[in-house]
Order: sequence, then structure tokens, then C-alpha cells
Amino acid sequence: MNILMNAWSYFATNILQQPAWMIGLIVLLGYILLRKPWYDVLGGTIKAVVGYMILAVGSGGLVSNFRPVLVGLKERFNLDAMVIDPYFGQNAVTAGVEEVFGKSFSQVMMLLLIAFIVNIILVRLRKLTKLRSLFTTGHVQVQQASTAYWLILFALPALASNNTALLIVMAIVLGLYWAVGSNLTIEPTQELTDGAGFCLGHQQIMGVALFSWIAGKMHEHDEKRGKKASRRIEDIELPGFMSMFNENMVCTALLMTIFFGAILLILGRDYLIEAGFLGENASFLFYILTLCLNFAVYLAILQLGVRTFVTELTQSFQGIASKLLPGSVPAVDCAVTYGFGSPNAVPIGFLCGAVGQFIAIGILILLQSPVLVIAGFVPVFFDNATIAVYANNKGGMKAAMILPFISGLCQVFGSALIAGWVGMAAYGGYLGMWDWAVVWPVFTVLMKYLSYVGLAIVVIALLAIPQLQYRADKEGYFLITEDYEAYKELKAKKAAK
Ligand code: ASC
Repeated sequence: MNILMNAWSYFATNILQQPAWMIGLIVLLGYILLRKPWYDVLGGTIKAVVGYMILAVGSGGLVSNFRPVLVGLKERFNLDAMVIDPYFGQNAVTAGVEEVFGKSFSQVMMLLLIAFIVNIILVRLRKLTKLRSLFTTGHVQVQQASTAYWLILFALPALASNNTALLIVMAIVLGLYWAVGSNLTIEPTQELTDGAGFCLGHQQIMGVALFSWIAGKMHEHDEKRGKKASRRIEDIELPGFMSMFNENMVCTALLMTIFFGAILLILGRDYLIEAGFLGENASFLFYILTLCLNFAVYLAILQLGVRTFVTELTQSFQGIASKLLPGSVPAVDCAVTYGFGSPNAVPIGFLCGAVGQFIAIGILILLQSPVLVIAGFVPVFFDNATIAVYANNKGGMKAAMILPFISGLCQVFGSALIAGWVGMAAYGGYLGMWDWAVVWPVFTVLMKYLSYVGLAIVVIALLAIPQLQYRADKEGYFLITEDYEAYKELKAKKAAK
């Protein structure tokens, strides 16, 4: 048993929680199953790992540069507020779970393992479950396991006395959420990427499914009225001086300079020097310009990373999909989608989401809410940019603006309500991503008030979702992951009828 635990812990720390190595392992396994020559296996694996590492440089650079700017608002104005951000959320769980529930954080790692196995089993039984996707983003899965651990323990305290039952119940709910949520993103992701063969395994997967659906409906509605508003961002040629916004780097650099420039001005030179952001004699102007243009730099790096590893992942996964987990696709980080669709959807979604979040925070302040929220960079950027990429693809520019704005409102209000209620706000942070601000609070309410009946409702509802998806399109449902070209032909034939 000890050897097994050690092996698991080695695997979890070095591979599962390091998405670059997890993707590397998948590519390695996939190419071996495809019986590729050893040099193709090695070459493909290296490209996949390096590509993912490049992606991580991009997304990590964004997070480490821009998170302190947003969190600075809390310090600068001495606010007693919680930060909505996955890392602050995880810290809150680490700090509080022992004090509040008398449980140690190490259980979260057990939960991660069992929930991961649940995900694999559900996909393996796809004929029955109709589930087709495997989560591969371990760093995100740890954050989710932490939060789920707290929420479920809060909702079903009777389980606390029996560790085995507790972990099994939690792993079923969490593993089901991973499998069902990522499965919901398959159709919009295949459409966005023209069949790249992956879907989303992140923190806004149900949000992406919902908003993609709404964006599609908005598009239908506009088309019926012959409106132009639903054109995609990439199809809009801006006239005159505005045409510079057609170029993604210029667009990102300008929009971010306006947005973060304003926040940096509000923080003020004195604060930035005091907090160690800015040297005593450094130029404030060039500090702002450099920092803000770095946004465009990191986004460019991120897109390069995506281009480097996506083809390897797509090709090698056919090995896994043909031999180990038939008809399945990997569920990957949301940043991967920024290499597809309109690159300008990314800054636009971020800005609209930020406006939503700031308005919601303003309302919390006006209402003298007991829980105040500080926007965290990860939810405000990665959720809303992702939602915009999908919304733009299905519904055009208007959807890519309105839906992230609504998402921003949801993130703040939902997080304030749930984190205040379950007691995480007192530990300074909450995960804050869309699904965890909206979907998981609903799960928690059901389980808290209806106890095991609520738990049963959550599990049955999750199991029912892929069944309903399958019923809606029996012919295309598995075809879309197995043979995307054939799927497109099928769709075209249906549309012609
Ligand atoms: C998260 C998280 C990150 C980012 C990253 C986006 O939820 O924890 O580090 O989003 O995955 O690429």
C-alpha cells in the first residue's frame, strides 16, 4: 500500500499536476500505441512538452505580471476583501480546512486521484455513459478538488465521520463534473478548431457550453431580422484609423494600455514604489507602457506554444482513442483556444468581463455587502476571454461582448454569495471561475438543503446531460470525435434537407 501511495504521489506531483508532462505522457503513449518509429515518438513528445511549456510561459507571464496590479487595489485602499482567483482559493482551503473541518489537506490529493479514475471509467464505459473526454489539466484539477472538498464537506457534514464514504461521494461528484462538463464543450470546440480533436478541461466548461448555446441563438435571432450585428470579429474590417485594431498585437497593446494604465494611475506612483513595483528614480510613464505592452508579448508567446503542441496532441491522441479510450478526446487548458478563431476576441472578452466584474463590485460596495470582492486576474481574463472566443465563433462580435459582460457579473455575485456562506471568504479567497461561481454553488445549495436527496439530484442530473445530448443527435454524436470530416458532411446533408 505504501509503495502504491508513494508511486501515486510521485506521479501526481511530477506529471499529473504539471500539464506539460501530462500532455507529454499522453503524446508518448499515443504515438507508441500508433506504433510510430522511436524517433517520431521521441520527437513528437519533445515538441508537445516544449510547446506546452511555451504556452505556460505565456499564461504564467500574464498571471504573474497582472495579478499584482489588480490585487494592489485591495492594499492601496485597505479593503477587507476576498480575492477571487484559483490560487487564492486554494490557499484559503489549505489555511482553513483544518481549522473549520478538522481535516488535513492531504485528503484533497486522494480526492484528486479517485476523481481522476472516475473520469477514466466514465469514458471507458462510453457506450453506456455517452461520455467522451478526459481532463488533463492537473493544476486546475487540484484547485477544483480543494474547493469541492470544502463545499461538499460543508453541505454534507454527516459524511465527515467516515473518510472512505466522504472521498467516494466527493470523487463521484467531481469526476462526473469533469467528464460531463468537458464533454459539453466538444461540439463548440470542434467547430471552433475545425476538428482539432480536443475539448476544454478547465474552470468555465459549463459556462462555455451555455454561452456558446446562447450565442448561437442570438445569431439565429439576428439572421432572421437580417441584422449585420452578428458578424464575427475577424470578418469586420474597421475603416480609417480604426483599421489598426485589426492587427491583434496592436489591438491588445492599445486596449491593455488603456485598461491597466488607468488602474496603475489609480494605484499611483507612490504606492507602486512603496510596494516594490517601481524603482525610486524610474520613469512612471515607461513603467506603465512596458508593463502594458508585455500583455501583447505574453499573448503572442502563448499562441506560439499552442501552435507548437496542438498538432502533436491531435495526431498522437488517435492512438489512445483507437486503443485505450475509444472515441475519446483530451480536455485541455482554455488558453489553447486562443490560437483559434479571432485573436481579438481575447482582449475584447477580457475588457467586457472586467466591466461586468467592476460594476458588480461597485454594487456590492453600495449594498454594503458583508463580503467584498477584489477582481482576480485569472477569472477576469481566462474565463471571459475564453467565453468571448466561443461566443464570437457562434454568434459574432455582439455575443462576444455581451456574454463576457454577463459572465463578469456572475463571477463576482456568485463568488461573494457562496464564499460568504460556506466560510471561505474569511480565509481571503475563493476560486471565482465561472462554473465555481454559478454551477457549484447550485450543487452546494441542493446538497445542503436536501442532503442525500440533493446529492442524488446532482448525480442524476449530471448523468442525464450526456444522454440528452446523445438523443438530440444520435448519428453525429460519436462521429464528431471519430471523424470530423464525415461529421461535417452529415451536418451539411441535414442542413440541405
Ligand atoms: C487557471 C489557473 C491557471 C490558469 C491557466 C490558464 O484556472 O489555475 O494557472 O487558469 O490554466 O492558462
